[in-house]
Amino acid sequence: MLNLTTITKLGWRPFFQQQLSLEEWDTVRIARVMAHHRTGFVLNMEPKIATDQFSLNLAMTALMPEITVGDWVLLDKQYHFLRVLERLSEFNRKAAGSKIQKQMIAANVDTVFVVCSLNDDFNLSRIERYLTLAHEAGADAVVVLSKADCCNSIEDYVQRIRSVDSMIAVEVVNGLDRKSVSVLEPWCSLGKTVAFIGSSGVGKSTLVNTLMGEDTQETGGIREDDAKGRHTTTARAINITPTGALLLDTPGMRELQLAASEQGIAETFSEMTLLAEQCRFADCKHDQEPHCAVIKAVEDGVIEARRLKNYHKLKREQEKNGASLAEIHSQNRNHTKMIRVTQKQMKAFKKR
Ligand SMILES: Nc1nc2c(ncn2[C@@H]2O[C@H](COP(=O)(O)OP(=O)(O)O)[C@@H](O)[C@H]2O)c(=O)[nH]1
Ligand SMILES: [Mg+2]
Ligand SMILES: [Zn+2]
Repeated sequence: MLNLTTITKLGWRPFFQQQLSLEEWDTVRIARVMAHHRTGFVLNMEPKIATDQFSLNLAMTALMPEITVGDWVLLDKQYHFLRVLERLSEFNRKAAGSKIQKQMIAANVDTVFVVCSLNDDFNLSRIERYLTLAHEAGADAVVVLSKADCCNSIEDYVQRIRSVDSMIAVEVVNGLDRKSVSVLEPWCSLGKTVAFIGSSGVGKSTLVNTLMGEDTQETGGIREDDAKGRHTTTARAINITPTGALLLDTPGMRELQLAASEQGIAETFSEMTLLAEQCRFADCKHDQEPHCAVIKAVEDGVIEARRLKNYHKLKREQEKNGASLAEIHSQNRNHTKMIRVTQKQMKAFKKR
């Protein structure tokens, strides 16, 4: 029998358990992908004898399906790879370069910290881009504004975010100060997987180090992608904090292009999704069409012109990159959750 306590600590859920037959439950070994290296993966699994969790290296072979950090895999008794379990959430971007191909960033993430620094780098359109990625993955999103110690108009920035999405969770931190970072602890409890996304240099690795209570990540905004967006030195890895959260620091991605993300856009721009019902044309693009409720909302000052412009930009990108990928991806999405969140956001919007 498996030791449930240990795998629960690694983020195990009923959703994964349901994918195992009774026989498998008694015989297989369940492991979580903790790191992805050039040649393979580091897995953590439930202990069979010792009380300590134990790690194992799994070499990548051509026969394996695509596996990413955060995945759950089944192994036989000899630790041979059997299969990868269906994902609760899946993070993708369009692979860098001209080829239309998705690249998996992480799987089974509960919460995404969209990190943005409180300085000249602050950019609402970029935040919307990252939020789209988080929503598309089916994860909860929190906007984390870093470098609070370098800013004396924090409230203005928070207000700007709230003005585009009144429901979004926003936290302000000085990543170098442990006490300040403790506002993130509600999302970092035992067995919760948290991914950090955001531009290079905003302080993601610094936050991971502070939450870990030790320096596990290199900081200083070092470039982890080469010019073609390939990962060079740093492998992607999960770090377990003293409170038992599983933190995933994504390497600075110079080019974050959206892959399929229709649902992510609909959710990030939920007020437009709602208003679209009042547009004259059911397939209104909110561009040149007459009687467009979204364009009217921009004219009335209810929606920022910048936001509509960014919506169009992300839509175009999604249509270009997403179409060929959409089918595969839709099978992995957690639709129920998306609908629940969107309804919540819409209710809040109606109240405004
Ligand atoms: N003053 C200040 N500096 C920070 C803060 N967070 C990160 N930094 C600095 O910003 C630089 C980039 O941080 P890093 O964590 O490497 O960013 P990453 O590329 O997002 O991982 C480093 O020199 C950090 O020391 C913060 O909250 N306040
Ligand atoms: Mg970093
Ligand atoms: Zn319209």
